[in-house]
Amino acid sequence: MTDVFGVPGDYAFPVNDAICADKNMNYIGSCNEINAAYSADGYARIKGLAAVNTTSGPGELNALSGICGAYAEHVPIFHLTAQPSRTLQRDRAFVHHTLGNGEFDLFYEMTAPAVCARTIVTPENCIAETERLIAAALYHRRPVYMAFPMDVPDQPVLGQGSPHVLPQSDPKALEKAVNAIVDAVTRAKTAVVLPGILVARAGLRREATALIDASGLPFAAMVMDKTTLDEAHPNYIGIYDGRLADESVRAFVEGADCVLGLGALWTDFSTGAFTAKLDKSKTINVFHHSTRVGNAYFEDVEMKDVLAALAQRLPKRTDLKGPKPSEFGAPAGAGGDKITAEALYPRWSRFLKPDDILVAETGTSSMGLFTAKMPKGATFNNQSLWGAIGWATPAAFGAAVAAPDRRTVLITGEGSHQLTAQEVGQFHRRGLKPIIFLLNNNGYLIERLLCKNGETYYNDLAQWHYHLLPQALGCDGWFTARATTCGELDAAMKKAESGGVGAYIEVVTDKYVAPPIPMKLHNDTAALYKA
Ligand SMILES: Cc1ncc(C[n+]2csc(CCOP(=O)(O)OP(=O)(O)O)c2C)c(N)n1
Repeated sequence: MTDVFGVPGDYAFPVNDAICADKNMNYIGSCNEINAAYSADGYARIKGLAAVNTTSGPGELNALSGICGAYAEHVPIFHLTAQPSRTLQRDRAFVHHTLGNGEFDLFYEMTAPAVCARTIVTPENCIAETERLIAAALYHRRPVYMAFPMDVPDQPVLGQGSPHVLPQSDPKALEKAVNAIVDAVTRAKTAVVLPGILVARAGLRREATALIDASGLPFAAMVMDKTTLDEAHPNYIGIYDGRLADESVRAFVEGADCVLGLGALWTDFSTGAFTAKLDKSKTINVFHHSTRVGNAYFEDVEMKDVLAALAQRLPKRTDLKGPKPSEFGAPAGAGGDKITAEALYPRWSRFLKPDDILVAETGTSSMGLFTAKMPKGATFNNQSLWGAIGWATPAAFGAAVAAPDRRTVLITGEGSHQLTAQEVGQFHRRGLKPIIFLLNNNGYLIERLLCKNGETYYNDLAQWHYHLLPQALGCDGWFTARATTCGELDAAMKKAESGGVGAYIEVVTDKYVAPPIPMKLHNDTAALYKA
């Protein structure tokens, strides 16, 4: 990790200066702190870790919502913030960026539930606390918070320390857990794997793929876990989203005698609004530091050790053939035809290339893409648990910074884009060339589909000229287009693909053009909300 996203500020100057003075580090300026946190989130999803740097009070609180999202989705981010000097704090001075009540630890307290460890740095605790926080971030795969009073960063560090050794599996517990899994899978007539997001966050994709290769087991993916393992793998059978997605995948997974979860989280959207019906006694789930087999829990077992042991010990199955993952097929529409869902989602699916980083925003567009079969090496990134609209645009920027040699494709609804659109300018500033699709369906469509009356005017938006935004945001030389017909969309996609420049395509559809998953949610909102 060599990049720190942030917005500078006076109390943070010593930290800002230290980052800029280090030849191995890059300070990546963001338009505001929530965008910086989202960019760090997108970066960490690619690189495993990220950092965001804010000033105290208003700066750090702007970032806090983004840090909460990273906590929910197991994305480790170092939040490096500032505080007024220790002298000002001791004097209980009324200074800017405080509530004017002489209290200086309020923001440190507010951040507590959003991080797995936090500290206020002093010269004396600096080394020990830094090591403790690094260990916590790696153990929990969640954000940590470090506040630097303004007088601290320039002081010589006192004391010594050494890196924390991360815990190892208890060999006996590991043996028991692995025996229980091998036994359950071997006894099962049919078995299926659900590789989950915790595998990706722990950097164990290769180890989980080795388990699939060695065991021959078929695997499906739940929504939050999409592309944890490569969808081009021959054992991939498709998306399992309860009754909301492919019926043959649902029948295969729910009919299996053993479902081996590898760090999959059973969230509302991952379970197809709780329509997934998995018998707990037949399911296994391997977490970062524990494993569940049916109703039995095994503590102190590390995911990496469990995966490695299973790759060695699971018998190779050649008898288990799941369904073939479904594909969208040929896109509908041509020429002057309007852009329908049947025209749009297959086109987007075909547009994707091997190794693409797709960042898909909360809303109808990502729901339409859940079931798109991704090319080899391509990853699908979505914030499906925290679900903050506005996340995707800066997250795509962070991902592009993390992997400038890969193609970053951002797909976002226009309502979400309005929260964080200014970050588009940062791509061009850094010479990055994303391909951005902005879905303009004249309002908050997913909300129109989920609320009592879709026409209620809180779902309407100010009408922006979206395709003109890149120019206003300094993206000179980019290809921009506004497509209202299939023919215009085809032409724009062709240009974007071959142009070698950043591209921004506004895709205009009718107000209620939606893919199947949101329509199913619309038809049964009670299942999602249990209300
Ligand atoms: C920060 C935040 N505020 C509000 C919401 C509620 N919300 C969820 S989806 C959505 C609308 C998304 O609209 P748009 O991006 O235009 O996508 P569409 O569904 O129209 O394709 C809203 C307002 C949210 N998820 N996050």
